[in-house]
This record gives sequence, structure tokens and C-alpha cells, in this order.
Amino acid sequence: MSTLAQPSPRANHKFSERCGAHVFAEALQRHGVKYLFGQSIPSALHLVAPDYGMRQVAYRTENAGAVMADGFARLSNQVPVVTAQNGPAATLLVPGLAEALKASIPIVAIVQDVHRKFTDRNAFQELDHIALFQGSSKWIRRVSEITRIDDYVDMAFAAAASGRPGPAVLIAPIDLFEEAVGTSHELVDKKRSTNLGTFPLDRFGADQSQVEKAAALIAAAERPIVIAGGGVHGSQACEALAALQDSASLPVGTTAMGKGTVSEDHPLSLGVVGYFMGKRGMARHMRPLVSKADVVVLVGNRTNQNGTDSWGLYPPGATYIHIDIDGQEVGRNYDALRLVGDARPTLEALAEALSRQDLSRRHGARPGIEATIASGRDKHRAEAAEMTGSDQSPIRPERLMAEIDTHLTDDAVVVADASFASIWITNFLKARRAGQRFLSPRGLAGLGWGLPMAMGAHVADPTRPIYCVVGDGGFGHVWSELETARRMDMKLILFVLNNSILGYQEHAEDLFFGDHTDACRFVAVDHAAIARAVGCEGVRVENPSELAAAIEKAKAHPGLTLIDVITDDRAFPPVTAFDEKY
Ligand SMILES: Cc1ncc(C[n+]2csc(CCOP(=O)(O)OP(=O)(O)O)c2C)c(N)n1
Ligand SMILES: [Mg+2]
Repeated sequence: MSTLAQPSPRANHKFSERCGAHVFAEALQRHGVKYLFGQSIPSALHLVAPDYGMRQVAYRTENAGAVMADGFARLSNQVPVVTAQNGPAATLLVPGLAEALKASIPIVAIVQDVHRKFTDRNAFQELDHIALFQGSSKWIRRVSEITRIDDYVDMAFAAAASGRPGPAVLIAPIDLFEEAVGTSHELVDKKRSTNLGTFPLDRFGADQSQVEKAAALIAAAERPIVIAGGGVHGSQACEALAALQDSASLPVGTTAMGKGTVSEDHPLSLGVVGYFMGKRGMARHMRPLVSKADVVVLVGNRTNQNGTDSWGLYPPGATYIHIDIDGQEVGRNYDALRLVGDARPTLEALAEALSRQDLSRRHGARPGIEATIASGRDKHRAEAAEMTGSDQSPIRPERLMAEIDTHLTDDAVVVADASFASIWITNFLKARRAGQRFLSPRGLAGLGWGLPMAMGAHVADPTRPIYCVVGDGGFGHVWSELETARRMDMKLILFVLNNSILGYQEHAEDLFFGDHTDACRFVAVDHAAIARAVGCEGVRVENPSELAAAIEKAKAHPGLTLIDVITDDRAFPPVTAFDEKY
């Protein structure tokens, strides 16, 4: 069992008198914070935190720490806290915060600054943090008065969790954490009691008259389609979407981040639509259901390049209805009826408004749509069978996915790194229920996010099985976090797709430029040995017949098992652009 549950109180630290660190810790406790992702700094805060029921999750690198916080938020809908020292440590938070900004994930980052009396004197590791975080966070402030700590912590949580969620950075000088509270009048008078630690913080649906217009458009449409993005997960609106899908007989496709917002077993679910609809892709044969739609309902979907297959998939002539918490996303790429509001109440209001419409068209069309979807699924299965059932060695990634899929229960969480890993899981694993999570860093698609995101998800819910799939290139960014996982007894099953190449890069360079650069090919690496070197389990699998036993053993192991799967470097997933490679 994980050691996460037991904060270890510190007996010997010098902060027995109330000081800034206590005020910080109290405020975080009020927001329900149970874990601080941090490597000691600010030390005073981490030393007093156990007294406030907070456990330190000590990352090895700040890059990974920020991503752990992100994974924690995605699975728990709680606002995580990551901390870092000033200067170089702070710079390493930027990648993780940037992903969270693009993926609309709230994080509060507490960044230590130099002593107030050294400000702007070129103090050791002094850096302009406000400038540093400008492009990777939605809110940045510095607190330098002990009487204002509560105010600023609350502002940071409100900024992160309200509206479109995202990262907020609170900068605080080192000496503020150690400053004695004293009997300052303002501090004694503080009466803050609100918990701002979950998101969405404020629920409000779209304007009712817009909802009524949307309902009328959907009821009258010939071929409507819903395309759900990650915002539906963020809003915890999966049940509302699933109810709408059924009650209004609406076909639903998702983006990669929206995978699992509806069950992919439901007869009206298309699966993931976008640039993954290439050969053997799960939703390849569903394309006409999207491209020939006359009314497109977008929910929590930022209409980005990959999700729209470079804006070539969604029909140009359709009428669009766009539900989003961020009014600036609505109409960004598709002129749309604006339903600006939180997805859950808006979808509930839409279902309610539709129940007052004549839905005979929708229900009449349902058997035909279901038949189209069923036949699309059959064709996909038949096309993929050659690979999902392949016995070849080196192993086809599709075969590995088929093995993992047989183990997935509906409480399982799947995490993938960027690159091919996220495309394999999207196309070859099935969401078994509305609300099942498939986490991947599709905000920016940075390499190295997979393992720390899985670790953060484990912290959020240590009881759930977590399967993490990463490429060998991406995993090379974060080997060191295996030690963190070992130290904290995190139970994870980590598959490394060991093809000894930067696969996506090599395949894309070959396609677009006829050759690839020297960066693409690695020497052979024994990842199982790396895992064993830090006390985790590590097994190497070269033959597909060994996969089932390796997974069973990993499921029974209480800690992290790394399964180093030697995969075929010629394998590439169903990206539409790659169809030219056949
Ligand atoms: C931080 C970062 N650096 C570079 C890239 C560009 N990039 C995208 S995919 C890829 C190759 C990834 O290789 P690997 O992790 O081994 O996965 P594979 O495609 O081989 O399965 C690269 C270099 C990126 N997305 N993020
Ligand atoms: Mg690789």
C-alpha cells in the first residue's frame, strides 16, 4: 500500500511560533489541500505542512513535479499545489504550467523568491519570475506582506479554479515564510472560511434563450453530431452528456482529451474523431457522420488543429452550436451559436429544453446511425486484426494495446505520454463508461509527461489501477522519477514502447523530407534494468506471448512495475497524414 496516506510530522524544526509558513499552511488546509508537490523549498512551509495534514510528494525535477500536480488535478477535480525555489527551479516549472494552461487544468504554483532586503541586487538565483511565467499561467502575483497571505492564496485559488481553469503562480519571498505573525490587527481580523480548492469553482449555465435556440436547431436538424472535448471532463459533465446522447438520440464523437466523456460501447458513440482517423483508426469509418453533419454541437472543445484534422474534418457549411466556459473559444474557428457557460448545467438545460421539442426526427434516425456506427466498428476491428492479433517480434504496439484492453476495468485510468503512445491508447483501448479517464498531455503534447502524470493520478486516487504507456524517447526525460515512485510506494504499471527511436519524429521526417536526422536513433537501452536499479520491478518483453503473464505479475506487485516492450520501429499509428506512407 502506498505511503501517501501518512503525513510525517516534523518534531525538530524551529517554527514553533506562528509565522508566515503557518499562515500559508492554514490557508492551503482551508482549501482542502492534502498534498504538496515540492522539493523542500520553501522549506519552512514544507516543515510545518504535516501539522496541517499535508503530505509532501517530493519530485526529483520541477518539470515532473508540475506535471504530477496536473495529473492529480485531472483525476480529482481538486486544485493541486506545486512549489519551487526561485531561479533555476522556477524555470523548470514552465513546461508543466504551459501544458496546464493549454489544457485548462488548474494548478497553484507557490514560488519562493529571494529575501526582501536583497530584491533587485542580483541576489543568488534571483530572477524576474513575473516575466518568466507570463506566457505559461493565467495569473501571477507576488505577496510580500504577512497580513496579505490569506488574500493572495485565495486569489491564486480563485484564479486557478474559476472560469476557464489554468495555472496561477504565487511568488513569495523566503523571509515572509519565517516572519513571526505577532499580533497584527489585520491578521487577527481575518475571517476567511471559504474552500476554493475544487473546480469548476462557480457553476453557471449558458443564457436560457440561447439554449432554447440550440434545442430547436438540434430537433430540426437532419444529421446533427456532438463533439466533446476535455472541457466535459473538467466540468464533470460526463453524466449530463451521456444522458443527452441517449434522450435526444444524438451521435457523439470526442477529441483525444474528451475520450471517455461517453462510453465507447454506447451504440451512438463514434470514438475519437480528428487527425487519428487514418488507416486502422478507431473512428476512420465514422468520418462521414462528422463531415456530412448539418448541425455540429461542440462542447468544451477548443477546435484545435489535431482535433479537427487541421480544420479539414468539420463541415464548412454546417450550423455550429458551441458550449464553452470561455467565451473566447466560442467562434474561434467556427462561427457558432454562443452557449457560454459551464458544460454541466448547460448540457442539463439543453437536455431539458430538448425534452420540450418534437424529437421524432432524432429518434427516427437513430437505428440508421447506430447501424452505421456498428458497421464502422466492425470494419475497424477487421482492419486492425492483422496487427492486434500479430505474433511478430519485435512486438506490434497494437498487439500490446489489445492485451492491455483485456485488463481494463471501468475504474482503470490510462495515462500516455505524447507522441505515438497517446495515439495508440486512443485508438486501441476502449472507454467502458461515461467518465472513464484517459490522460495525455494533449495541451502541448510535450515529451516526458506520461510517467509524472500517472504518478499525480495515483496520488489523487491510490485505489485505482493505473496503466501508463510511454515511448522510450519521452521516458528518457523522466527516468529519475522512478526513484520517487519507489520511495513513495506508488503502484503503477508502466509500459515503455522500446522501439529505440524517436518514432514520430523519424516517421514524419521520412514522410515529409525523405530522410531523418541523427537525433532519431538511440543505442539500445535496457529500461527494465533502470527500474530494477532503483528498486522497482522491471521486466523485458520481446515476445507477445509473454505479455499476459507480465501484466498479471505487475497487477499483483504492490509497487511500480516497468514492462519494457521491444516494439517494431516500423509501426506507426493511424494519423491521417501517415496514410500516404502505405
Ligand atoms: C519536449 C518535447 N520535445 C520534442 C518534441 C517533438 N517530438 C514529438 S514526438 C517525438 C518523438 C518521440 O519519441 P518516443 O518518445 O520514443 O515515442 P515514439 O514515437 O517512438 O513511440 C519528438 C521528438 C515534443 N513533442 N516534446
Ligand atoms: Mg520511441
